[in-house]
Amino acid sequence: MLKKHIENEDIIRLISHNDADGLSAAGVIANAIKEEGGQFHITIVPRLKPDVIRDVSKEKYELYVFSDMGSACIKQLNRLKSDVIVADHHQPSEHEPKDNLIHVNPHLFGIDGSRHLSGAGSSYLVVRNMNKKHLAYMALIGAFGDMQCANRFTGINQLILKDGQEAGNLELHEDLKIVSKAQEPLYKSIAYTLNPALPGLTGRLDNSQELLEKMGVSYGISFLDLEDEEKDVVKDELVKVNPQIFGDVYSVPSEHPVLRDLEEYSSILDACGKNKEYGLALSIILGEREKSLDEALKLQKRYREDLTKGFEWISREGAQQLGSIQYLYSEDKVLKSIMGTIAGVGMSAKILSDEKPVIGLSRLHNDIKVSGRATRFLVARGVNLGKALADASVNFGGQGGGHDIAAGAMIPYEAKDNFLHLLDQIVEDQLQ
Ligand SMILES: [Mn+2]
Repeated sequence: MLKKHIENEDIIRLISHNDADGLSAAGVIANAIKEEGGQFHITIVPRLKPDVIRDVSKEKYELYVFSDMGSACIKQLNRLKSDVIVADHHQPSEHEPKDNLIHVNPHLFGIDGSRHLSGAGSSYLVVRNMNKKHLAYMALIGAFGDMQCANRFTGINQLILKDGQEAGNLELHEDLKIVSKAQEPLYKSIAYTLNPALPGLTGRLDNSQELLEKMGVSYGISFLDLEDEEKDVVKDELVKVNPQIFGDVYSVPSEHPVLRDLEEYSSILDACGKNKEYGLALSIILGEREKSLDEALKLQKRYREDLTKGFEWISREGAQQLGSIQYLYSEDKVLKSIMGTIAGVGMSAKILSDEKPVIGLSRLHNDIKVSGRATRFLVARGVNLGKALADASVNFGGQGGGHDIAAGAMIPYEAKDNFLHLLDQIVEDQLQ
């Protein structure tokens, strides 16, 4: 269907999600169209709300592509008279698509889209047969964005990895998994590494510098500039802190040095998305470097500095303890956008206890934005934060939901204490 419209010289309308996965998804489709000599028009949105569908339905395009979103809205999208492709991996609605709508979603084949295929992956499946295996790596950038790589890729992601290796531009090798090995001084590379977290070092520039000094390694130059023996010393020492710090690294050697590592590419897109700089993210993924990339790296730097401040804050203050949950509360403007990451990494970096879910609360005028994070261990014991936050917030006129391990909600400010006590009760019941 996509090919037909490119041949007809139609301008193709893309609508995608605003996170790293959604931006990569738009990138996969847009690059494929561009390579075939076609044209497109992209809009990036935080959510596919009814008014977004209403607005685009007034436009006169022959083909609409919704990526990393749309599966929950098949009923509304069926009303579009033009051709439609939905390439998503979220839970689909029950509605059958009409003849002019192609619906690509792993759940339709009994495959768990939260773990084995991303929105960028579904989008890749749309273009794969147009001889586009060299775009497989972009699908995996999206999978990294949605945290689908716990040690290794599984399911369809694994097949996409094979495609990329076959195409010859994607390589897999074992290496140290610290961030920005080429452009940041080593002590920052270590302190900025979130996945896997390095307890005692993640978020702690001071500790990281101290450890390197003790080892007699120059902390002020980048990892890649170290002597080989120094690299080995650093590796051995970090493996003692967390063995997972040495493992599979996915890279595109022909890429610009700062985009070579797929996980890092994904974190740069994420930084653009969080700052609503969608145009910047798209120009990078469409191949523009130099200025756009400099801008994006600045955003990433600022984001990492904010996170470091957040980690300092929780190291200093700790979390407030209730029976079955612990919580963080802040009225700081910077912290509100990073609360979920601080809560999650706070546990994995052992800055906070990982025995109870962490609930981050940020005040926004008369409301409170809630971000909850649990661990795989807590989920295995029965915790479902998506359900707990949905049930607790609705009691106070708020709303919430998400995954079992990570979820969010919005509640009125005055309900704060009662909400926390109810949530504590719900989580206690889940753990029974
Ligand atoms: Mn996604």
